[in-house]
Amino acid sequence: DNSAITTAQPLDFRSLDLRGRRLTLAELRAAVPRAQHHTMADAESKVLDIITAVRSRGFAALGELAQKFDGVEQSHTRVPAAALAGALAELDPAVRSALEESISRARRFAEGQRPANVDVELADGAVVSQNWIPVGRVGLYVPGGLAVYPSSVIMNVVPALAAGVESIALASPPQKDFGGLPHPTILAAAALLGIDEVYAIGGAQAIASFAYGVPGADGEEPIEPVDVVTGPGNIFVATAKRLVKGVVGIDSEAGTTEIAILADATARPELVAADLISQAEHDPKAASVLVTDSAELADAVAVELARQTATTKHSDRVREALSGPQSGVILVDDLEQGIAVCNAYAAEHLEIMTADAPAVAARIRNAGAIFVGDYSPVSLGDYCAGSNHVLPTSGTAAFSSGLNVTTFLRAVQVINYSRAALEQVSSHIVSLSGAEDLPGHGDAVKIRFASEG
Ligand code: HSO
Ligand code: ZN
Repeated sequence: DNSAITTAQPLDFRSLDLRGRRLTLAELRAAVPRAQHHTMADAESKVLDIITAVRSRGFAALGELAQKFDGVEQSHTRVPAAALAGALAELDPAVRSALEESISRARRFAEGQRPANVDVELADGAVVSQNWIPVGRVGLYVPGGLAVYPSSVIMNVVPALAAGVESIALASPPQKDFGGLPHPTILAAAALLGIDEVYAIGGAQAIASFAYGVPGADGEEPIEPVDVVTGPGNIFVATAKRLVKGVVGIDSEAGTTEIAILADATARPELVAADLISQAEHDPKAASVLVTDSAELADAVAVELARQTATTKHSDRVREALSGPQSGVILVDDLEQGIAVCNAYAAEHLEIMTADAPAVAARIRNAGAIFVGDYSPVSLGDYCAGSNHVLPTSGTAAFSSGLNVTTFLRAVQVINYSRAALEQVSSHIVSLSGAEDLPGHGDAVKIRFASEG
């Protein structure tokens, strides 16, 4: 049935032909489809204004921002305990059992990630250790926007709990349709996880509130500042996190979502198309990129994209995302070049749909998460794989990781030498302190052995 295709706007899934071209890494990075770079700079001045307003005027500013951006008149920012309990009581049983399965898998995987402390005795009485210690307090952000993300509550909270964080606060945008509270499914997910400090604050203002804290004011308890802010969000949230970094720790830059699929002629076009659409559904600015050495597959996927886009629920959003400059198909000579393209692109999500998918996956260096084979779609990872869906976007996967237990831990090294062990290296310390013209360093060691009885 082609009727929907002809009436809808055409789908312009661009094509970039890299066959026969040998490009440097810099050229490859410049060539791959990418959202326009000036977008974050544009957001920056708006976000700075929001951060300044929250810092200087606290809850009064939050109330105004809720009115301006969320269209709600807020009586209070903190979600009452009764609203959390009520949302859980009214949760659809099928959704509850899905959330429980998702939590259970995420928890088992997060607990398995906890890194071991190390103690090494380098000489008699010379012990150095590395201890993983959780941060004291975290602020977790769960986006609202075009969709509701109870799954993101799980992705933020579970690794923080597994890390042993004692104080966890959650923020999500107030919703007009729900009396200015976050969506009830988000509240229910928080309640399921035992989180009781939840705020109806959206976007950059939530990030600012967590980073700097908010002093108490007429009927509002203060929001204490946190040590680490995590969570996905739109360009404003990602920009706000970048701007408060240094005041607090942040997880990766998890902005507008991306999927890349590396596929060869053995891939099934209907699966490739469905997965590209699944992430395009998030946002008109979402990126869906196919990398393939098969022109036949590229053509078949284009046909499937048009067919499936016509009937998918959010077809306007999907069509805009697939037609944008951030999406398209990249034709390569072979999987070798395909792997190089994927590494240069450093996608948030990378699916491998090739003959020997595990072997190809093992050669990927840069990706937020890698999905291997026909039965590991990104949707699985979004909800129920056990892996985390808060992942680095816009190329930052080349140097940062998705949310995991270590996001909430610090590696603290502990030095414990005995008198004899220090004496053994004292002359080396004195020599090096002399070489650096910092004799006070050497003196601090010598004094311990000088006049003692
Ligand atoms: N794919 C999104 C996460 C998500 N999908 C939440 C559905 N719900 C970014 O990784
Ligand atoms: Zn998703």
